[in-house]
Amino acid sequence: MLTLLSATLLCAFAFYFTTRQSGVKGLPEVQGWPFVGNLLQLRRARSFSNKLQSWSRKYGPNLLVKLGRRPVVVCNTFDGICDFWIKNQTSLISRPELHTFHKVVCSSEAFTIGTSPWDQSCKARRKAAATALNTNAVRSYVPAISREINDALREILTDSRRGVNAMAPKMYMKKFVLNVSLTCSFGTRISTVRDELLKEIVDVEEALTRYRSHTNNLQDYLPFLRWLPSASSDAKAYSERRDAYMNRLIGQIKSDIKEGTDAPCSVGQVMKDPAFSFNDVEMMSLSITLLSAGLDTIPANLVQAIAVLCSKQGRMIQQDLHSEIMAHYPTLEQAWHGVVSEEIVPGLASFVQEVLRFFSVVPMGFPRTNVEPVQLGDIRIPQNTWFYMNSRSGNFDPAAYSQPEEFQYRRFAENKVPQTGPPMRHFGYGAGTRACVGFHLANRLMYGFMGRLILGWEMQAQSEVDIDPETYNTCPSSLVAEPKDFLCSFRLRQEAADEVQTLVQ
Ligand code: HEM
Ligand SMILES: *[C@@H]1O[C@H](CO)[C@@H](O)[C@H](O)[C@H]1NC(C)=O
Ligand SMILES: CC(=O)N[C@H]1CO[C@H](CO)[C@@H](O)[C@@H]1O
Repeated sequence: MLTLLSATLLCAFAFYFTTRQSGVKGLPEVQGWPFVGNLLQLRRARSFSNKLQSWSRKYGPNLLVKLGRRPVVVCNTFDGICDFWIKNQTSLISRPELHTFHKVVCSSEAFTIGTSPWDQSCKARRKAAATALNTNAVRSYVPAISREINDALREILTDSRRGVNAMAPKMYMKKFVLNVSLTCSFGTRISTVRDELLKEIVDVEEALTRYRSHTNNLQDYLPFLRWLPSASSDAKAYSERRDAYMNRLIGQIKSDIKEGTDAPCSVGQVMKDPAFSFNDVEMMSLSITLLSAGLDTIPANLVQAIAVLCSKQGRMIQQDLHSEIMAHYPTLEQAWHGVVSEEIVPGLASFVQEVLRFFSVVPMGFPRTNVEPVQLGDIRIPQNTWFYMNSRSGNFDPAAYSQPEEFQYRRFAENKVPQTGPPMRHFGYGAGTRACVGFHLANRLMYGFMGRLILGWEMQAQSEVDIDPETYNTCPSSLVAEPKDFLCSFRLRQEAADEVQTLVQ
């Protein structure tokens, strides 16, 4: 009798918890379980993005799923994403607060811009970041970018003993991006303290991004788990370590500006701009954002770009791109500088965008919420609903891209891409009012790095490379893809060997 009673009670309880009214009308809903909704189905699948894509084939392009009690709208096609993220961009302008990330990790309330709900402060910080990362600003970072690319290439040259030894590119890409992010956000003076900082930053930033997973942090969706202390104390410790080195970096750039010894850099530009007046918490948010936003996204793309060049079709791509770059410049030296100071070689620019599309290293975007109700035909979504962009699925939509599952490095140069949508014509940088503000810088870094690599080296894999978009990512549950490492031999191009060794100095 008692068991029956408690079972009934439990069911009622479960029912109450799972039938939270989403208020969403007109979207197919995927059948889930009491308490957890679709969370376990999604966590059990190899990848969140794949599972949602396969549901969308069955139920329709836009879905309603439940993560715990939380209803989430998921868009899986090119047009579906455009309808919400672009046509309704004024509605979808905010971001949800995640328990783990906002209440625990960012105890100092210094959210990054990419995780801040929309308000006056977020608006001002976003504008400041966008200004410090626009095309003019990127131009002023070119000397620093050029030096960092050369540093990285020189390190590869030395460590591979001029191409004799094969090496694993991943660690070099991570170090390069950290180096260049430090320089572009805080300026050159940092180099005096930077070597000791590097390892600390890598450790902390890697740990902290894990707390931003869509599915790893169950306590984000299942509130009762928050009573267990476990993960929280770890997260707090990392967050304090981050505050420590960020304060040090901010202090350094402040004194550089005072002494007039600062180099062009994004945090410095924001500090010096009279149009902005930020308090310490906002300055911390900006600094964390500008330093960390590219740390996992850019290396993932660079590693996969090299993997493609090492693949079976890659030999031909290396040859083609090399000839195309050289056709734009009279000498190797001019090409060497040109690929960092401008982006005028269509094939190389297209190659970079195809890497972004094909590997979709942020497969599920960053979550959004709408600040006002969205009405789209029969679909009605109340305000403060969560939205996930299945950007990987949108980037492979056959209605938008012909043969989407083929890597066609000239796809963007030949304009075989949709004529609508986000500026770069794929969802690698998101879309709409909260799309990536760092894309000019990211494009330039990847274009410049790959350009110089192609000019000076011939790359060949010494172990298997995985360029299958379904399997290259070893950690599909994290926010940003983690590619496999592989062995690659970087051999100097015979005809250019001497000159390249001078140019990287
Ligand atoms: C290849 C490299 C990069 C990729 C793939 C990437 C991707 C993304 C994506 C998918 C979003 C979410 C967009 C949305 O919600 O629609 C985003 C937001 C953002 N990105 Fe990037 N990003 C990259 C590099 C950078 C860099 C280098 C910076 C700055 C230094 C940066 C700064 C930002 C900021 C500030 C946001 C938040 C914008 C907002 O919430 O208003 N990103 N990025
Ligand atoms: C990173 O910067 C350090 C100097 O602080 C330099 O010695 C190193 O070669 C750079 N590494 C890469 C891969 O860019
Ligand atoms: C609030 C808002 O912008 N709603 C728009 C969303 O997109 C549809 C389709 O373009 C429009 O009809 C709505 O007005």
